[in-house]
Amino acid sequence: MASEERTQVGIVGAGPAGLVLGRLLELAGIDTVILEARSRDYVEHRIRAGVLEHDTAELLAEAGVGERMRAEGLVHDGIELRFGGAGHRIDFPKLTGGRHVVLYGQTELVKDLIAARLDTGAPLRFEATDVALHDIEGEPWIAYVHEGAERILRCDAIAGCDGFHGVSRPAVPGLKVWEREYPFGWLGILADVPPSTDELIYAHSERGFALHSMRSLQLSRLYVQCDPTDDIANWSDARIWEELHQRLALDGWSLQEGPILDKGITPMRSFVAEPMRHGRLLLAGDAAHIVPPTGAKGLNLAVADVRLLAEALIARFTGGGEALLDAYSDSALQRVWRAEHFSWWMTSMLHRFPERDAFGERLQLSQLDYTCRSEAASTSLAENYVGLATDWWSRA
Ligand code: RFL
Ligand code: PHB
Repeated sequence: MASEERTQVGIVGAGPAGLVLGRLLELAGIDTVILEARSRDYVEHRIRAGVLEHDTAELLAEAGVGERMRAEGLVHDGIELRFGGAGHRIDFPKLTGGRHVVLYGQTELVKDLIAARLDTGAPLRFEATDVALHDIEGEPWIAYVHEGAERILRCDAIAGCDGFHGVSRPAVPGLKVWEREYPFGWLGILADVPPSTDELIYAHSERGFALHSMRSLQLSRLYVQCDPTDDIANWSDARIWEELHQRLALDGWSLQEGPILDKGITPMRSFVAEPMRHGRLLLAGDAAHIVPPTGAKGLNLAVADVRLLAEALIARFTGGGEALLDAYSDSALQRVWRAEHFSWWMTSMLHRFPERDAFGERLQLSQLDYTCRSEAASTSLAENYVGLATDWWSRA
């Protein structure tokens, strides 16, 4: 017989979406159990995002998990777009009424959230396998295996925060899905060398896109556009640095090399599944949508979803009724589609398409030039990059 347990919200997945949701609900006194397929070590060392929007950083601080982010995160007031032999700065505070982004690795954020949860003793089960969702339109329950034993978790609601390859989205019948794959991927490296720049550089070049980002004042994170089906074994450290030098080249500027600590290739896709609610199952984060990383939006969307979801669940459990839960999918999708457009637009403007198209390349250069020289166009990039303010969404 499987052992049974009951909670208010069963959360599947301990990525940023599941962990932030768990934190927000815990602060409101709502019981949750988080089930995570992987080990703690794996989840804490999976290198991914690095850019926190202004409001993402504020929310984490308000939720009491921002102390290390405030101390170690790097506040960035702009990015550089580099193309045609010149660099052009987009000044965020000037164009957005004082907003900025914070560079803080997703690995660090996840570590902070896990530490905060383990500290309070709220349940977080790593290596929970064979997770299966049942009766999501009625009285939901989750079957899983943990420490060799079959278990059942009965809940009032399930939050599907288990990422793009999880079990939650496939549990929903009749979802409407939009998808676009790009004919390129990103080869990302983490290098043990101080960044060669104070701010991120997004470079459009004849040889393809490159990005210079960072994790700290000692650690650089860099990417080059590559074939998404390429084997990482084809990329020696010397070849990666050579491509970075060529794509980021600018007179009077040089790129410092250092030991490569990690490297991997990620394909790029845009994906949205609607609606984000089915009965008592609510999808959030990458479980419901994916963006290509060029706009730095994925992690921020995951946090924005669970902010809305937490408000809706708190209302539901404190006598506020179901109205916010009913509105959850539509409200979240409004922001999702804005981020989908921005990420697609940045990706299309900055990458080199393998089917060379001289007309398309002229359009890209014209759009880059306009984006940098028109205040209206720079403002559009800046306000989307730092994230449109909460009150902008509520005005809709
Ligand atoms: P996650 O992080 O994938 O977490 C889902 C969790 O669910 C677990 N899981 C299961 N648990 C239980 N049972 C199952 N059956 C399960 N199946 C899966 C997984 O093990 C995992 O722990 O999704 P979440 O929480 O929605 O968070 C989304 C973000 O991680 C993602 O959008 C970002 O990393 C995307 N992204 C970026 N986003 C940004 O906002 N800014 C960036 O700068 C940025 N850069 C990036 C990125 C993603 C990248 N990759 C590798 C995809 C750069 C890269 C290279
Ligand atoms: C990163 O630092 O990993 C990063 C930064 C900006 C992006 C994507 C990834 O657009």
